[in-house]
Amino acid sequence: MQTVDESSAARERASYSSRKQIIVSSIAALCAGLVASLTAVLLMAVLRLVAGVPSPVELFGDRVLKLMQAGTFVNFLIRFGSHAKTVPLGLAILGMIGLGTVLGVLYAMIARVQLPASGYRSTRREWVTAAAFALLMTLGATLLFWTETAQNFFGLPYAWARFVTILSLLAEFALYGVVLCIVYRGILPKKGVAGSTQAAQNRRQLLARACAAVLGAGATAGTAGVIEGLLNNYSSYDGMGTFTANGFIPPITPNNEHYVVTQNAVDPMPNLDVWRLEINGLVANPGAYTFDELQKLPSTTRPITLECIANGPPGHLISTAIWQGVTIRSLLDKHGGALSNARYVAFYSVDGYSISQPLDVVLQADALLAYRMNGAPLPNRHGYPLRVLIPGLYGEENPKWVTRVELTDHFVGGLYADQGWYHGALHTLTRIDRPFGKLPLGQTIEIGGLSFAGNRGIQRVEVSADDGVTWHDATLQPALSQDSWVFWTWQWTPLLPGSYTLTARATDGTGAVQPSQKQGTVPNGATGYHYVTVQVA
Ligand SMILES: Nc1nc2c(c(=O)[nH]1)N[C@H]1C(S)=C(S)[C@@H](COP(=O)(O)O)O[C@H]1N2
Ligand SMILES: [Mo]
Repeated sequence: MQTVDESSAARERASYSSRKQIIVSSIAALCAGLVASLTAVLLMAVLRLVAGVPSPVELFGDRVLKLMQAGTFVNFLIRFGSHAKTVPLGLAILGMIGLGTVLGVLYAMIARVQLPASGYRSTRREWVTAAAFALLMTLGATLLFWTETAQNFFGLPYAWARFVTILSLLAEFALYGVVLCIVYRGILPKKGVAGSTQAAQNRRQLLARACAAVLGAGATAGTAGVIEGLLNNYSSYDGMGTFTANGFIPPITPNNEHYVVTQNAVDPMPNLDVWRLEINGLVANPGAYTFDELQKLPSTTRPITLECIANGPPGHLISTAIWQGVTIRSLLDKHGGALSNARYVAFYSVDGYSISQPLDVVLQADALLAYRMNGAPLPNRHGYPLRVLIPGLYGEENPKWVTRVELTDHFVGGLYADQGWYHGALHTLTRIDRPFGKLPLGQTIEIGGLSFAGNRGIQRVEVSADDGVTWHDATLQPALSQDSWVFWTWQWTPLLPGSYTLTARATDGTGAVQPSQKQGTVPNGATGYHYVTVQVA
């Protein structure tokens, strides 16, 4: 019996030339790598859904976006249009699965299983290789995505978020390693064993391979389901602009008409049980607040206009709301004030978004941590439960879903600062909202619009109906606050038919006249006048 077995084993081995060895184990490795990747991707999707853990794909996206220059970034947004988030993330998932599949071959090279394999049990060498893969992948991802790891879409505080993200990476890559190891071993062709018929052995082998295929297909279907669920909450990049009816807009924008901009494919939904506001760094007494505790602090309420840096003179990425919250100044006072070496305030959000601004800019603007918007709880897409408002700066400097205020002695970057966007005082803007189109001759027509200069306020607006040759003082409506837009009108009676170019310019509270020089939005924010052509007949 023994001799028969040995000679058949020798025959089997002889039938595996080294070339066939390589081909068969590579195919098995690719299959195992694919199934392992699909399984790990399912775990990533599930952790994203049930625990708000950023998936490696999102971490990767965040990392890559920060490496892009503002101009490249905007071209990329234009190229992908309304799919600017889904298509790149989808491609990143496919890329990650591809990488995990190919890594299977590296695993097989290191695991070195002689074909035909003896039995279904992975050897110690295979397990150690798989474990090393999992650890190295976790380490690599942690180092590569370090600054992005401190985010959690359920609102875990900064340090917890980082811990949970790294732990999840370990779980995801460990699952990859385990599945890779078991599936690779399971689907490799096996040596014959004594005491079992060839048919029984073939059945077992077929069953093992079918299990692997079912696992891969099931994981794919599961992932598709989870992603579909996540995309129910898909957040578009540039949301809506404020709405104009006939060139009139309400001075206070209703919450559902306030413009929205978000970096996220799916916005965070912080859970108040875990969410905290931390104040730390170079402050005398660091501390943390639950949402309830925060709401018990003295609060202030004021209208503030927000404008995205991507808004040009004709644009509608500008809105005004009445915000209620706690001022940074009062919060700092409560914590014993800033230490003498504090120069900047950095804000961190649960979606990994961060900015910093000089401490004196933040104090001078009397920046606010707001939790109510127009009398309602802060809507999720505007940063529930808490967002920053620093009047005088473009929208990008107003983090939503904020969780940490840190005083530092150095500038802290973030998505838009890293891309090279301007983060100084916003440029004065004047927009003409009416009239437009064809106008009747011999009647008085109201030219109306708005001007905005951040917290510098507006002291004068001039209108021209002859392309800037002559200027006329417009009538200003009282400002809602120092930090809000100002509406203005000028009564115009055109005396001749023809085409007219209307334009307007504002003088801000410091006496500076809006610059006429035309500059696009990227990367420094737009300057120049808004021109509107009308026909009088
Ligand atoms: N956490 C976080 N804060 C953020 C952003 C973001 O993507 N994540 N986008 C910024 C940008 S670019 C703008 S213009 C404003 C828009 O605020 P809104 O959506 O409430 O109008 O939020 C800013 N704050
Ligand atoms: Mo923005």
